[in-house]
Amino acid sequence: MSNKTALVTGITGQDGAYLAQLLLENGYEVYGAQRRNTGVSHWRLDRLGITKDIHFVDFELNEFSNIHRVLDNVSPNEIYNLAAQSFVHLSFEQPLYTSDCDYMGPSRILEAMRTLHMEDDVKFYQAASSEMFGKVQEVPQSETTPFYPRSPYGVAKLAAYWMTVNYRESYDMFACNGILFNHESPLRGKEFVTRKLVHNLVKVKNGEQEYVEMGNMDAKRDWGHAADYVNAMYLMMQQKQADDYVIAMEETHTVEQFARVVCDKLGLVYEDVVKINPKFLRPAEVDLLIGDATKARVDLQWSPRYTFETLIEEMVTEELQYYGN
Ligand code: NAP
Ligand code: G4F
Repeated sequence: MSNKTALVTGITGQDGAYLAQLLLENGYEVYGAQRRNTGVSHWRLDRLGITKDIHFVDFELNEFSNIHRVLDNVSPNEIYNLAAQSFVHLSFEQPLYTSDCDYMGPSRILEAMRTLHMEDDVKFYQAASSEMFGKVQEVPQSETTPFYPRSPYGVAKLAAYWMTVNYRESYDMFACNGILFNHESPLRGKEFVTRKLVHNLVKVKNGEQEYVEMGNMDAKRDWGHAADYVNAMYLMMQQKQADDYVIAMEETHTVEQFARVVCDKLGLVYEDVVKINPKFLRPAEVDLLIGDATKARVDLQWSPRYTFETLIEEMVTEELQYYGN
């Protein structure tokens, strides 16, 4: 057991919840950084039964003075920067805001760490993304694959990735990037494709609606479970040397394949319940993602517990269980 303190930004999000749970299990004192908006929701932390165990602090990625004060007051051993405008589709509509949160946000944290002389003894994790590979230059994608982002979100995350590398190399800081491929769970936001499908198809099953409207069903993603992926974040932060790691299941499926498995589990006919609406198409698409996580498997001894099948099974089961609540 540890007596460490961790600051987790994005505590109200999917990964924040699973990571907080893992850190608490490992004896950490967990400070959850949340932004003050109209009605902060702790539904994910409540679902995991850990809300009462977290110290909440008000935190805004876009406000340097606030970040500086929070770091100074909390004085963490480890900082996990999970906060972001994380919805790729929205980033086409809000490119400047997305840049501010997803690029300048982590840059502000790194600069606050430097200002507070935390370079030598505080570790920093940046939530980088497979979206940085975008129009993929290699199949599968690994740590050495050239980047080619295809959305304002991907561009912002790539800039933050390089800023993290730059602080590591310039100031000898422990600053690492987790290049995580898509990861899902029952705690996933309803705007993302997997949970959108599961949530709406359960509604169809229960007679509340006739079908779900979707965008590009041919896009391919390498989907894993968020609980497995936060474990990889934790392992990265326990290393002696900071480094960057791809985290992926090393298999890819189309959105249509995901939808068909959900339909099968619910006894629905795909052709009857999934309709295409062009409003869900994006100005530029990432057609194919499939990761090569050899480095994480070897160096971190990371291995996932879930499969594509058990991920979907859990998502459908919990959606049915919490339906209407
Ligand atoms: P998520 O569920 O969308 O959570 C995002 C979190 O960031 C929320 O807690 C949100 O707070 C917070 N946030 C947004 N803007 C903020 C701001 N201006 N100041 C402070 N907090 C802010 O995302 P996730 O799926 O957990 O992902 C965690 C991180 O990993 C994100 O950085 C994401 O970009 C990255 N990532 C995710 C995946 C994936 O497949 N899930 C893959 C690669 C990388 P509110 O509750 O107030 O909105
Ligand atoms: O679930 P998505 O919105 O995830 P996307 O764009 O891959 O981004 C997620 O993964 C990234 C890692 O690669 C993260 F960095 C990022 O924060 C986020 O968590 O869409 C997946 C695919 C896309 O190709 C999209 O065009 O599904 C396709 N899709 C088809 N119909 C749809 C829909 N996506 C959404 N959200 N809604 C649809 O109706």
